[in-house]
Amino acid sequence: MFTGPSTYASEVDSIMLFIVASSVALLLIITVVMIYFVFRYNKKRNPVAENIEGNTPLEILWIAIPTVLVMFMFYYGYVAFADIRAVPANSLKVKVLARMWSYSYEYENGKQSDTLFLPNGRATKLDLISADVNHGFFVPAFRIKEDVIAGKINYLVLNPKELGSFDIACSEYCGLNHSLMYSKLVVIPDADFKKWLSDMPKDTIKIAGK
Ligand SMILES: [Cu+2]
Repeated sequence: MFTGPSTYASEVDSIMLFIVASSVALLLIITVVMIYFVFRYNKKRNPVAENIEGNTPLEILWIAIPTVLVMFMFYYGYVAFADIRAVPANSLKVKVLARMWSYSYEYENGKQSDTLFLPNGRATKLDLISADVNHGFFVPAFRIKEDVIAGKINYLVLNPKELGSFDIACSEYCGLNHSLMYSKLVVIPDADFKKWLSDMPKDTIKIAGK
């Protein structure tokens, strides 16, 4: 129901709205019933307390409703999560190299950049590599955040569907200049991207060992 720079972003926003709306609805229902009970069943009106032994249909109901509700939350969350883990066969591949305190990107042909240029409408698999400590690759506009773990290659799939420039941050405290660890994701038309990618500077050096 939302629009965003990726399918994933709109899915996350819809799930978020669903969870917040059901929480607010429950809060209101419980509060209203609670206040009603305080007045209706106070000691003045009911001098003699009455013991209630239980109510099976009611107990089944208050187990069933929350179970169905959390299963819905899990299902929609999982469907969106699968989007960033499933790698489409024709995806572009880019290595994200995080280090204290910057990001750089390496494409399949060896081209390197400090800005993550991606073609619009095409899935890209990002391999997340850390040169030193743990970082967090975070693209707020895409609602995506993934750990960049030292000694392990993590990944996620970005699927932009809107042209534009978006912030990339580090979401995991990684030392002194962590707060300055910003980079840009720039989504450009596919044809422009192909042109940009094939335009190689002569002195391109591969990231050692990666
Ligand atoms: Cu960092």
